[in-house]
Amino acid sequence: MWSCLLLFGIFLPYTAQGLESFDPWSSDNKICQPSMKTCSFELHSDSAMTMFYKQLYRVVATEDGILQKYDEPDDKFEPEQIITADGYPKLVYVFNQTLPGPVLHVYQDQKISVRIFNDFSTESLSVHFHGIRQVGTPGSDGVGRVTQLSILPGSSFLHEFTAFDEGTYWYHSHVKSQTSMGLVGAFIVHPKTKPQQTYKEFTVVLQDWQHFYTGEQHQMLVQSGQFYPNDLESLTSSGTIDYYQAVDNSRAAEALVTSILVNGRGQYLDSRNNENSTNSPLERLIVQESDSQYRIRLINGGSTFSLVFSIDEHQLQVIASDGVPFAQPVIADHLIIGLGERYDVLVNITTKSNQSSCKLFV
Ligand SMILES: [Cu+2]
Repeated sequence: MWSCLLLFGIFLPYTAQGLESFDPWSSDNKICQPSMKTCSFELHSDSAMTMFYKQLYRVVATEDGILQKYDEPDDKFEPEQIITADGYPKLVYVFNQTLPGPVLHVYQDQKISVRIFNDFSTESLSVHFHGIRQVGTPGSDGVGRVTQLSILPGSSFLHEFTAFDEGTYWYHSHVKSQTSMGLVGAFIVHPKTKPQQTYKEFTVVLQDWQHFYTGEQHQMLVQSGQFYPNDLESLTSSGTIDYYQAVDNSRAAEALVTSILVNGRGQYLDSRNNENSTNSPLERLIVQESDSQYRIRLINGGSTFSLVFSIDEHQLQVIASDGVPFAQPVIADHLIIGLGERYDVLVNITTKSNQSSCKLFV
């Protein structure tokens, strides 16, 4: 019997903690079952501090990635108790006090009801369900100041729509740059009846991350003449504007991206000064020998860059893109995922026969 951890990034010591796989056909799933006509969820938007426990105690990560109270090393915390992001203390915007927000699992043709509570003290927001066809329900699309008034602090808004298409989708704020502050989450539509072949699965939300408050980033982009980042003209005809090129050669104006998060966890590596780098815990996916093939639902929920995804020594069997299944799987050793894009991949977890546990790096 062996088990594996898929570790995102660099080596960390083994602990049993990590993300368990999700089985859409297990009767343990209480919130939404295939037999239900309607599935209801609540999302509360609020601000939070990374690397703080209940907004009270400053938390630091040791060299081994263990989280502890800043001035009392004996007070330890589990990664699930702390919004770590890349280990750098920062104000973030979150749904239900988690980064990213909760994964909402539903089944095809169900009526979906999601009430968004705006618990911010000053910000208004709206929440868009990315990729969902709002047939007959345009008012639930969630585009602030277009399909609805933004939700004011202290108010709520009820989204009601039907999940017509199975696949991997996501939700995010659609007001200002709140997405880059953390207001993202996965929205998964499973088939309405159990397919012949089923897989346990993981949802993996990728995000580029920066340390500035969005208002600061916005200010710098405007002041330096680099706004709008996606205005091709400003990037091709001006010699004065600096830009960054992503893995697929797409360009973004000088961005302040410092790290990449996988399900809200990453590490900040300061190339100029190692002392500013962090050892915050990375995301771990727990896989078991008994089901060595898993479905991984990848979502680029970032705000600036396309990202590359690969798993060391493993091929990716790509079976769907942006919610749409492929007629034939495509085998790849890495994937470039643009902003907002989703890919579903099957992975056969392999390990050397004499290992009782292993770590794979992503
Ligand atoms: Cu979107």
